[in-house]
Amino acid sequence: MPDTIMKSLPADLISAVESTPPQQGFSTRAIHLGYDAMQHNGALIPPIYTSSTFAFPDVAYGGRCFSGEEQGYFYTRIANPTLALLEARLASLEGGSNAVVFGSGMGAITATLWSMVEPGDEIICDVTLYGCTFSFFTHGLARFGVKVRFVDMSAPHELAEAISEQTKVVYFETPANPNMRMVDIEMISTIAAKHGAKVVVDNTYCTPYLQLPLSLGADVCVHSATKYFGGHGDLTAGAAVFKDAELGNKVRLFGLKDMTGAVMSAQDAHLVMRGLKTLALRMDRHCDSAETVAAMLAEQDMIADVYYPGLPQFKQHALAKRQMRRFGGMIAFEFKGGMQAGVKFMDSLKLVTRAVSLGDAESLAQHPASMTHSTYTPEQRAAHGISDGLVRLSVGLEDVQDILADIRQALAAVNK
Ligand code: 3LM
Repeated sequence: MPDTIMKSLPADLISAVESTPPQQGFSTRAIHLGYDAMQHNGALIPPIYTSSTFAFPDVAYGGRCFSGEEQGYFYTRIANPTLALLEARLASLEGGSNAVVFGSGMGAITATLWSMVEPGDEIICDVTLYGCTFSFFTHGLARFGVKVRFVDMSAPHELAEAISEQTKVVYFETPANPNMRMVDIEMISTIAAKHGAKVVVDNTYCTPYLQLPLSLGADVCVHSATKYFGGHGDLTAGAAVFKDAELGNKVRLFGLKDMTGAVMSAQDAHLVMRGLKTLALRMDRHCDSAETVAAMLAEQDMIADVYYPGLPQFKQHALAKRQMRRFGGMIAFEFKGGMQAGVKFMDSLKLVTRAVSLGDAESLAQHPASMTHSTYTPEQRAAHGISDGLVRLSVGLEDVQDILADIRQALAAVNK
C-alpha cells in the first residue's frame, strides 16, 4: 500500500490495511482490503458509521484535527470511517495513491475540476462527453473564466496541435458515452505530460476491472459509482482516484468540503462496497452478454452501424484490445431507418427497460439525443458525433437468450 494512502487513513484502518497481504487479486482486495473483523466485535461486514459529527477528547485535539496536524475524524462532509474504507478499496483497485468518494458522479467531476483550474486556465476535452459533464464544462466552468475547448482525441495529433502551456487539464471518456468512440490513454497522456497538463479520465464505462487509466499515464480517474460500482440501480454515488495524493487531498479539502459539499452517505458507501464484491463477476457477465448481443445486432440488415469495441469491424478494435481487459457491457447502434425506427424499436421492448443510467442488473435502453445528451443543442450534437438516430443499450445480467429474444421481437416490430 503506498505511503500516501496510509497518511490519509485513521489508525484503525491503517492497522487493517497493513495486515492485508500485498499483491492480492482484484476481487480479494475488493472484498477484504482494509477491514479486520476482529477489531469490530467479529462483525463480518464493516459497520456503517451514520454519525455526521465526531466527539473530541478535548478542545486541543479538535483544533489539531481542523489544522490538519491530527488525522482524526471530525465531520462526515470531510471524512468518515465507512467512506474511508471504500476510498482505500477504490484507490487500490484503480492503482492510485488515494481516492475521494462523492454523492454522485457529477459531484466527483465538478469537485475535481473546481480544484484543478483557475480563471484564465484552459481545459481541452474530447468531443464526446456525457451530457451533464458537457453542460458543466460549457455552461459551468466556461462562465467562470475557464477556457473550454473540444478536440477529437481519437485523432491524437489534433490534441498535439491544440495544446499549449495554458492547458491545465485534458479530459475524456473512453469508450465515450454514448457513441463508444475510444481514446488512446497512453498516447494522449504522453502529449499532455509534455505540456505539464493533467489528464482526467472518466472510467465509468469500464471500471478498473476492464481498464486502468492511471497505469497508462493518466492522473485522475473519475467515476459515476451509480453505475457498475453500485451495480444494482439503488444508489447515486461518485468517486475520484488520484495518482498524486496531494491533488486528492486538495479535492477533498476544497472541491468536496467547500465548493460542492457533494458528500456520499455512509449507507451508500456500504452499498457500493457490497457492489464491489461482485464487480469482477458482474463485469464478466456484462461482457459475455454484450459480445453476444452486439454480434447479433451486427447481422441485422435493418441496422446501419453497431458500435461495440469487441466487434472485429469496430474501427478502434485494435486499440480496445490493447487498452481494455474485455469490451464492456455498453452498445450503441443506429437503424438504417434513422430515429423513427430507433424509437419504434425501443417502444417495442418488453424485457429490456426504457430508462437512462447503465451498469445495472436490468438491461436498459435509451435515446441519447432526447435523454442523456439533450443538454447539447441539435447543432452541438451533430458537431460532437452524437446522431439523432443513436440507440444506447446497457446489457444487463438477465439470461442472454431472454435479452436476445426481446431484442429480436422488437426488431421484428420495427418492420410492421
Ligand atoms: C447516463 N450517466 O444514463 P451521476 N460520467 C458518465 C456517466 O454516464 C454519468 C455520469 C458521469 C447517466 C445518467 S442521465 C440523466 C443518467 C460517463 C451518468 C454522472 O451523477 O452519478 O449520475 O454520474 O448516461
